[in-house]
Amino acid sequence: MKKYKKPVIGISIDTGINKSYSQFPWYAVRINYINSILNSNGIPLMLPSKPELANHYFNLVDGILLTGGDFDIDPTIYGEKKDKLVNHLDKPRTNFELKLAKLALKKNKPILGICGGQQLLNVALSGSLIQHITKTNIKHEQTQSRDKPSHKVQINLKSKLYKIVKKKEFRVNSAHHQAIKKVGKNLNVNAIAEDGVIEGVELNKHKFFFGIQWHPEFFISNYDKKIFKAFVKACQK
Ligand SMILES: [Mn+2]
Repeated sequence: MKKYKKPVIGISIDTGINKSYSQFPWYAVRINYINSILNSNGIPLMLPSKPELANHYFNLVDGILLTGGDFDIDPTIYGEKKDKLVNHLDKPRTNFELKLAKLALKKNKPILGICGGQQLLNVALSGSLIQHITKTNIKHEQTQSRDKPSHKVQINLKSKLYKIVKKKEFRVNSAHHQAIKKVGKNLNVNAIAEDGVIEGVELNKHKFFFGIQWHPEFFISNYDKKIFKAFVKACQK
């Protein structure tokens, strides 16, 4: 039997200035992102937001995980004026992630974008975003703890995602105030909420190019686990 090396997964991280941790700026990421990779048989590697090192980091890893964060993508990147409800920006991180996404696209290297990460993948493919979700009866910023499910998602039966989860509908958590508006070039919508908000996208002609709007790293269901398993497996050489 062929022996496989565990794939190394590069993970984008948050930049913080909140002084609860240090008087000076810091980087951080929730441990459940790290553990989701570990539990799926990958090696997590945190990547500082340094756009000038994107190429270097990209070549060090077998796959990329773009995590969500408490910031928004600058709307001028997708050709819109900034709404007053847009959260603060993290320009170095957005530039870094855009470079990683474009490299992953070009080199057919697996990439999974979660929450803001899905939005980033959409923008990298010339899509746009709803800057602040309003007209809907679903709370996409759920009030209960994020390790609890809230709204349902419906899975497109013709998608790669359906082949992974093998389930038409299930409940997920939700912690986003933005969503995909114009779908990026060649992306297929693979999951939607009952109000029509896009909850997942994927690229057909790619080893693994997925955006997920909810937070599967909380492993709320087996479907969440399957998404991570499929991602890490795709990163295996
Ligand atoms: Mn949602």
